Amino acid sequence: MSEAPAAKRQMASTPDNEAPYKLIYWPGLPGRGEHVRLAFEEASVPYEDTAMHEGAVEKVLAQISTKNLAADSAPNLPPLAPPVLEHGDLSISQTSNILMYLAPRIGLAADSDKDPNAIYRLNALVLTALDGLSNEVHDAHHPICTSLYYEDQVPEAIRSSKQYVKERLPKFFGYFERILQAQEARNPDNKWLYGAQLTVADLVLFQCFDGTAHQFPRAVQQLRDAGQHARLFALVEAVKQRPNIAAYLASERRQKYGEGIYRYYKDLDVVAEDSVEGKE
Ligand SMILES: N[C@@H](CCC(=O)N[C@@H](CS)C(=O)NCC(=O)O)C(=O)O
Repeated sequence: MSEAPAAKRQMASTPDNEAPYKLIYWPGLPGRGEHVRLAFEEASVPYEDTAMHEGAVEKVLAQISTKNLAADSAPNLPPLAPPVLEHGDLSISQTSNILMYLAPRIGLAADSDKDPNAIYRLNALVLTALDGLSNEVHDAHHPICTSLYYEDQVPEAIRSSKQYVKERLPKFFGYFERILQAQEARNPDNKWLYGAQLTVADLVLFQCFDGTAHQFPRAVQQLRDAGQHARLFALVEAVKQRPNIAAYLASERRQKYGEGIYRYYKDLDVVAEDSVEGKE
């Protein structure tokens, strides 16, 4: 197998910053693609969103097809699942990976000259939000297996949701509250998760919160009323009021929740007091 010339390899790993950004994601739901959209929208950076155009499903299927070996775009690798970001010669998957690539390029990471390790701290926050307020929320309605219908796992989903709102939701809200408390103790101007400047981690937390509140409105309202996570609730409102985010949320580009990660089922709209074993 012949080696690509060094200059070409260099080009493939450092795309022209002027190259257009392309997000490849399922149409018809916010999903994990939403984290990438919110970053572009906040930064006012143009991007192509294949979900908005005809043939959107086919574009995703071409990426995840078992026949896709990404032969034309080596050293890129075929993705297992969307979102996928294309930028110049680069094609990458995994939400947090995409965000870590984008954040310093579009002004949503801390100052990397002054704080070269900030990106790893931001990634830890992003991964934590995705673990507890996205993946686990999804698994609450699909506790047996993602490939089964919800209707095939309702009793388990009810049990799983009760457990989630009782133990996991307060734990993750409490964690982000603690991060915000730590920031505030360092400097009262630090109202974001990582200092005084909004970063990609704040946007991810906002979206994770919003989806979780869609799925578990009663449990989230109960936590809001309890007043123990005031900084977290304030951060969510502050993100919502950013001019670019507010305009985006009011636009048709912001899609409705449906049969994606975050789903509203009345049976799963539970609160911490609901007995975990009970059938109410
Ligand atoms: N950890 C991956 C998860 C990707 C993922 O699960 N994507 C969903 C859509 S949001 C999908 O199409 N999954 C198909 C599958 O898991 O089979 C990420 O954060 O990007």
